[in-house]
Amino acid sequence: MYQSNYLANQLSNASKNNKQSVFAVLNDDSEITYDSLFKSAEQVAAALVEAGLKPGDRVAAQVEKSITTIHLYLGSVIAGGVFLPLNTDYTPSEVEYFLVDASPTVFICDPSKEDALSLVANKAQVTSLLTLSKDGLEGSFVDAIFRQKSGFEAVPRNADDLAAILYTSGTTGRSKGAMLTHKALASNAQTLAKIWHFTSSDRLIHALPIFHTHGLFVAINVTLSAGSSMYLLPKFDADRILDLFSNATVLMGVPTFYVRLLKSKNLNQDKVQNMRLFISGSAPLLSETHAQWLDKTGHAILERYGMTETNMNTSNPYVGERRPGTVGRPLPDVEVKITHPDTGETLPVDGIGHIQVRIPNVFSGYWKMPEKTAEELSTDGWFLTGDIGVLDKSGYLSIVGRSKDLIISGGYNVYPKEVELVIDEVPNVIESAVIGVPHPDFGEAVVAVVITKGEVTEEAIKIATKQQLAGYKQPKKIIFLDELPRNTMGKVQKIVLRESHKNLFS
Ligand code: MCA
Ligand code: AMP
Repeated sequence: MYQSNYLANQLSNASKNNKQSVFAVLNDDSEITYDSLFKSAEQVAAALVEAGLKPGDRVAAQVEKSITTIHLYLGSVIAGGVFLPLNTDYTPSEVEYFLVDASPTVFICDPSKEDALSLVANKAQVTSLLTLSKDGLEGSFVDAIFRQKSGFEAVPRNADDLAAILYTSGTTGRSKGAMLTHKALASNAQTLAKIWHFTSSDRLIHALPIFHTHGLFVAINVTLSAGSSMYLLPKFDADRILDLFSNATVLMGVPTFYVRLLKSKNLNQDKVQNMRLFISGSAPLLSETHAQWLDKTGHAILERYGMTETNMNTSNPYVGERRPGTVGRPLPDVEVKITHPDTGETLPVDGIGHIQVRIPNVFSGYWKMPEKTAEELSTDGWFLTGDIGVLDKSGYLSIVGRSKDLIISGGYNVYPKEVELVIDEVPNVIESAVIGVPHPDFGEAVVAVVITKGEVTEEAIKIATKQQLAGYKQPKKIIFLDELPRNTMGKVQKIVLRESHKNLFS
């Protein structure tokens, strides 16, 4: 259909002979056909071009989840743009960093944030700032879409051209933009659709946010690649998901989804009779959650492992043993090795070390950060994930830790450094250490340990973090100590802090 545009062509291929089939069922039960999906995406593409977009320009968006946001993603691809989705929870000061760094031509935000964000957009010299309401039905961007005629001719793009930049936080507190090509996105989606046995009969429950790899590329691209359909939920809603089980076939979620669904009295084998697959990723799924789910539903959750930079790397099998506590085997075309942290040598089976992956279509590097790219992506294609793991003799990978100082809370990544920098600016704070501790709902929760030299109230720290950081990064608890534990080299021993506060939420 879109011969000259690599990703648009690949994503529309499965539905090209069946355009009247349903792509999405919305919360009000209205249905969006594939025909209407791509026609709307073409109008969006025309609106983006009208707004000044040229091939290779970035299209940044901080908008809520709606079908219009999916049109925007596909429209950006069709217009030859580079899509840059932003977490809707980011504060204007967080958004400023991304806009200044990526210098998008078009930026689309919620009308309620327009005033605050227009200052930021001006600083970043954005050409067009447009708005899109939460339900995707109003705003200057919708007006622009309505002005367009249908039948936009896709802008030619090759396999190696960029389709998206997704920012991932960095250990220094500075986020890095992972550059993803048309081919990287298409090939991973096709592989996943195949190994997870997606067909046009599948109905996915889509309750994830769509500004990250999981909800955007894994869920949407896999659905498109197989010509399947989805129930598009604005966000996670346990009761709605339980109701949908009788008509849906697949759920993709972070572990918190499963923990929350398990709390429902209505979850049982009858309820999930129609479901064929439950997938979990983005954060470690506790073996205990896996066992409880199996017990209640008769289904073994399929856990997989991925990263923004690499897309998905490994998966437990569709047919065969889904081993709790492991993330399965490498996907076709993916190589995984475990290397010694000091020597870099490849370790034998059962050796614990750095997880490195090699994929033909890994990201093309970090936007404007060649030195960071070189640190993590070797010239022979091996990518240092920052995760610590072990491969067993049957090739199953287990993630046992992280070499990066990272907290994963409800599937969102929080880099402690970023939070520490904000807390350290509060008057009378000498220093802080931000750690992740076990949390029954989010897996890990952000906790700040703070050392002060005079009176500092918890409130003062909360105000500072609230002003500058998205909600999920804000500490769930603040603890004041006289000093931080340090080793003989003077380095803060977070491991000691994590141990002494491990029962904070139990
Ligand atoms: C919301 N809050 C959180 C989180 N989410 N705090 C910590 N961690 C979180 N994940 C805050 C809210 O701001 C609120 O704060 C309070 O917690 C309670 O919110 P609640 O209503 O319970 O949360 P929710 O709206 O129900 O959201 C929870 C959620 C959501 C459904 C688990 O966080 C979510 O959809 N997570 C999925 C993230 C994801 O898609 N990750 C994929 C990244 P207050 O009370 O102060 O207002 S892609 C990736 O990782 C790789 C590539 C991969 O492998 O997939
Ligand atoms: P992101 O930076 O959002 O791309 O997150 C990637 C990180 O999420 C990985 O490096 C892992 O640390 C983590 N991750 C993803 N899937 C899993 C999983 N199934 N189990 C444990 N950690 C995971």
